[in-house]
Amino acid sequence: MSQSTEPKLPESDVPESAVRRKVLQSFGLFALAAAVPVGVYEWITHSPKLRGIKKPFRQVLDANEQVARTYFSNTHLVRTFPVEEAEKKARVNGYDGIRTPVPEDWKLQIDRPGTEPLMLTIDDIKALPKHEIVYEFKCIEGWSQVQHWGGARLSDFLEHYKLGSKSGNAPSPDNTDDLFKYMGMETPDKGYYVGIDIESAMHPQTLLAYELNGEPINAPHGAPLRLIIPVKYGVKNLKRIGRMFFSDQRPPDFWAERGYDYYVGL
Ligand SMILES: Nc1nc2c(c(=O)[nH]1)N[C@H]1C(S)=C(S)[C@@H](COP(=O)(O)O)O[C@H]1N2
Ligand SMILES: [Mo]
Repeated sequence: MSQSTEPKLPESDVPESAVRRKVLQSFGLFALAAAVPVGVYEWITHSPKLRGIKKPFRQVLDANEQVARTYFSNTHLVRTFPVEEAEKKARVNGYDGIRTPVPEDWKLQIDRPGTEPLMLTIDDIKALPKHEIVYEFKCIEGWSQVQHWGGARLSDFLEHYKLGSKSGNAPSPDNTDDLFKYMGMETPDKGYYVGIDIESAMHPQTLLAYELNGEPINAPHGAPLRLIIPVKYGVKNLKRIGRMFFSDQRPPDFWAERGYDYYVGL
């Protein structure tokens, strides 16, 4: 099997053993990672592909999907920390879609079925109640940091602007038939994009963040507005949101297209 079918990591040039560990980590199999012999890994990576992902993993991923869809309800909160424990200098990782300067005329575009897109300014987002979270941000590549973010709850935003529902009413977790299954987001230049299950989008700890350590987010961290979704690995935390939309089909996802689990939940 050619190199190009191997999962491509956000940081390349990692040794094979590290790749193996990270591939397994990406499925949450941390403890197993060390125990899986190289031979087994090779058998897995040389197996036929199914929906773009190696076959023996597919069942694991489908199980993961079930877990993601039921587990990330409002009753499961990620652990939070005292603000003093937050890193003063948060690490920067990943520049896809943010290599150009922040557009001066930046607006958040929200596509809505049957009507024209909503165009919002950062002040519109700041007008919603502000929430802060200090939690352990985890990158699938194997690093994590306690970080302090501030912004509007994505659930408050969806409710205020009546988004994510098919009826055009405020979305309600009690009326799941009326909810689109997914939310898609992309950078203004479409260079990076993610798809998120609506349950995780509506999780109370998910933020449209405009502050890091109490300051406006800088360009490398995703100015003026980024997603902070603590129930997911870093890859889903899109920096510099340009457009959002809702769909029952899985929106395109940059790293899922490159071999990662679509859900990458923690
Ligand atoms: N636009 C954009 N958002 C992105 C990425 C990226 O390359 N481009 N990388 C993702 C990954 S892999 C991680 S770990 C986090 C890192 O966020 P940070 O730079 O604020 O640490 O951003 C995520 N969001
Ligand atoms: Mo990452």
